[in-house]
Amino acid sequence: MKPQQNSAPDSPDQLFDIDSLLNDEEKAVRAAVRQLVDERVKPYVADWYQTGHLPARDLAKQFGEIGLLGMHLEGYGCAGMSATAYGLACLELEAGDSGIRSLVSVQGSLAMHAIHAYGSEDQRTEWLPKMATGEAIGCFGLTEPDHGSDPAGMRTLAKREGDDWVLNGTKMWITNGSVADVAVVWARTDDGVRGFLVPTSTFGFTANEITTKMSLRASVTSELVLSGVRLPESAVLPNVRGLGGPLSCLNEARFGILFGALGAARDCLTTTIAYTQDRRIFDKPLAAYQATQLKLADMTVALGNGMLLALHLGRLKDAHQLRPEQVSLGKLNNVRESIAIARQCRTLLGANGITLEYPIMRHANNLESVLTYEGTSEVHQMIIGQAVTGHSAFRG
Ligand code: TGC
Ligand code: FAD
Repeated sequence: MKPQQNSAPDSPDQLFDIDSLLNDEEKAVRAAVRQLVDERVKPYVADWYQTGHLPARDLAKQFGEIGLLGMHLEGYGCAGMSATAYGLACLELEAGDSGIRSLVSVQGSLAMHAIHAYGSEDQRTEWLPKMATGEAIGCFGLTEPDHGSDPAGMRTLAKREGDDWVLNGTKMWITNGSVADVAVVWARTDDGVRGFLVPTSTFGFTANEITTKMSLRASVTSELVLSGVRLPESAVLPNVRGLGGPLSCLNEARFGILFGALGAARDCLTTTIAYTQDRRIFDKPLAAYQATQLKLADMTVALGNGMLLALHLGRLKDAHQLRPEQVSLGKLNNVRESIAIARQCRTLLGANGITLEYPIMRHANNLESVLTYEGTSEVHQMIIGQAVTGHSAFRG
């Protein structure tokens, strides 16, 4: 008897029948973003990665044209779509490159969200419409050189001088920093942490691009230096005080990442499945060896489980029931599984796996940043640990 052969192998998504869990609008968003990424990102991204140069302004305008920037926000030129649709868009963007998803996450979930949630009406009408079209780019400055996981220790100081505020300090690792028109900067004041909208043309503001990265090379990452930056009262975000302000913005971006990382993993896995079909080793395709199939099966299960978790959390968010510690569950699991998938796929491509001819090493390297930013995996483990024990393990 001949061994049974499938004529049309299932993709990981088909095997989990993910489409049956999506509505027509979600499928349409997914298809539109996938097409944009296939046409405008995938053919060029290896070159952007190699040169460490991203045409961020052009891309932001292209993304703005199809309504991707701040797509889950209501009004002010934003598309007002569901959280789940936004998550699926992040997944498709990150199938192109994590740096591309970062550009969109930081613009929509961090900078625009902060202005939308905590800004004055004047601030919203000034910035949000042009950020939605990509005409203006935003960044979000929370991390400092000596305070990443522990932003409570931030040293950037905003002091009152007459009716003005004067800001001094340094922010580090800031995505979109050198291309931004407006920086949302979080600073310590006599009244706790406050958020400031800093037009990047303000005297005393400098952004220095970090060019030595081995990860997220198709992304602009910068140091922001604020040296006597003088701002009027109208630059303060009036509707938030305390560290809870910036931390609540992180929930939004972490939500996009818990979908997004799976896009990088999917791209690795589908590339690898195709590669193993074509690559003949000894006397048959690499895909036909049991050792290969064990790896592919485990990765398919991990990717599908991550997708089910993301969709569940998306539904909770759309019902306004998603809690921050549940976002941590998703970010921790899906980024950790995605980087494991990328590394495992790399083994199956052998030497080809280390080149930019294939997307795998690029995704794997990018996911190192994704594992660290928006809360390291250890920070999310401790958030979950606190949720299940009631004890905070952050401080000594
Ligand atoms: P803690 O005392 O726990 O909290 C201070 C206040 O904040 C509230 N809070 C939150 N509110 C909303 N959402 C959350 N996720 C919140 N987490 C805490 C909390 O209730 C409290 O409020 P109140 O009213 O009682 O004052 O703060 P802590 O100093 O002990 O720190 C807790 C910890 C470690 C979890 C937090 O600091 C943390 O999440 N650290 C990680 C920092 C981080 O993720 N940074 C990301 C920077 S942005 C970025 O990386 C962009 S990457 C580019 C991209 O996204 O693509
Ligand atoms: P640290 O906080 O120094 O952590 C070092 C190690 O210590 C980690 O393993 C961590 O898990 C561990 N650790 C921390 N606390 C504890 C504890 N209590 N117990 C045990 N171990 C602990 N930030 C922004 O504000 N805006 C941005 O746009 C932005 N973009 C970024 C883009 C890139 C490419 C990167 C890499 C980072 C970006 N960041 C941004 C910064 C990012 O959020 C921080 O890197 C991250 O929060 C971790 O901070 P850290 O790098 O200072 O590491």
